[in-house]
Amino acid sequence: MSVQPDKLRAETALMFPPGFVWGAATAAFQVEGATTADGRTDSVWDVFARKPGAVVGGDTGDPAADHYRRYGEDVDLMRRLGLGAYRFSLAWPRIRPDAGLPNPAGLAFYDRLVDRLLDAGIAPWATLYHWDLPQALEEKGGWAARDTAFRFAEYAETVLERLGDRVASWSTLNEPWCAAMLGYAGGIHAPGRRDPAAAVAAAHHLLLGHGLAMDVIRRHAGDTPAGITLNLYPVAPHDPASAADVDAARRVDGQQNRLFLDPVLRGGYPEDLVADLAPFGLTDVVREGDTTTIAAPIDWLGVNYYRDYTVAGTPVLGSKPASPEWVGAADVHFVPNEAAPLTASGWEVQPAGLTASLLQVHRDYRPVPLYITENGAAYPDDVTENGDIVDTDRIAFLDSHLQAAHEAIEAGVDLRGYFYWSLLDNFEWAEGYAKRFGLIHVDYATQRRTPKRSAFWYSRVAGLNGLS
Ligand code: IFM
Repeated sequence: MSVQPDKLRAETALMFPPGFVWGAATAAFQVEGATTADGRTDSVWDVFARKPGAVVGGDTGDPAADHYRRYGEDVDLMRRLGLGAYRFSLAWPRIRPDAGLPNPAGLAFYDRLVDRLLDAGIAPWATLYHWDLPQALEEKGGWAARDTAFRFAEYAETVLERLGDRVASWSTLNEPWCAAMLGYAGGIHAPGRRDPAAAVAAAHHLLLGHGLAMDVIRRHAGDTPAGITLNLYPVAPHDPASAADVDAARRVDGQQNRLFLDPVLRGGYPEDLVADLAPFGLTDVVREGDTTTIAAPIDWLGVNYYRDYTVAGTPVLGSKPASPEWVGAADVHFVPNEAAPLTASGWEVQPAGLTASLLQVHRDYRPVPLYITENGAAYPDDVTENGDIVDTDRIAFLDSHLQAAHEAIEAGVDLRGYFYWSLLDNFEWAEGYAKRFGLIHVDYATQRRTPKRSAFWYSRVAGLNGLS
């Protein structure tokens, strides 16, 4: 009896559960460009990027990948690669410029994008906020001001009224840790503030905005699945026998992971973190009813995973002291793992940390379906003479992380999908256009798109629903 090659391939592959979602992600400010088109006004990132030295090479949000005009071509590429879902974010300053009245031209862009995706058989996964706060709101205090959470709910209402009938899955926020801590304490993301108390207030108000937006989603989009996306990092003490290292790990895990996981999934901030952050005003900004609002039931949790952390309570060989985004933790030291390969961002490649992050949520919190809403790597991506981009390093990264995701599933994690970051090369925040994360190469001078070898590799994985 002869065995069909395809059947044999499927039988020897590492298969993912039926219905597993294979997608890719982007964010409005990183790909859209067209920052002054059709009534859009400044976001905090437009203003921040104009500050000398804020972004490598003086890069700004234009032209990015000109996705605002070329979205049709991009949807077509996704269709040809066989992606089942596209995770994108909506630009608040396009939809409510200056946080004012709704802008029909801005909304119309997302109408076109969503319809085009649906026509192509690709599920639209929309994120309401991926860091592009209208500058007009920053001038009234930004996320450090409580009112911003209510303005966010107002913007969500505008979006949901228009798109609530067609989006496949909603996310309220992307990585509130970055928006709050890098933006308000670290000063390396917009709006570029270095005020730890403002960062702590921003974290709470972002979470409050999440809870308020969940209510808006439920009212307009009924049973459409909805959740929030957090960037999680497993944190380990350098020396598990050292009380100082164990405490450093507790504090970093607290600020990075539990500050967001606990209020969303457990209904309140963890006690140890409340104590750590009391000097920075956490308890002062939490008002009655907030924790209930924030704990609104979600249908899924998005995990963005890039690397893990090893930390020490005192300097050790090669370690670096925590930078200002770690509130009240200047004594903590981050310890490199010299054995781990690095991406072009200088991040250690640590696939086992993905399994660990998924397990942390699965074991320490109530059961909730999980999606890997971002995972990916920047590499130099040299274009060969014949125009081919042979990104074997990215393929190896993907392969190892998908194996790690599969391991989590085998351990019982209810993981339902994976979104590669990113569909396209794009504006990598303070790193500008120098870091390329895309499955698809973008020539910023011509806006020509070229799928990299990794795109074809990922397309085969999605088609097989497994790793062969
Ligand atoms: O580009 C970012 C994205 O906007 C949020 N998550 C991490 C990515 C890579 O740094």
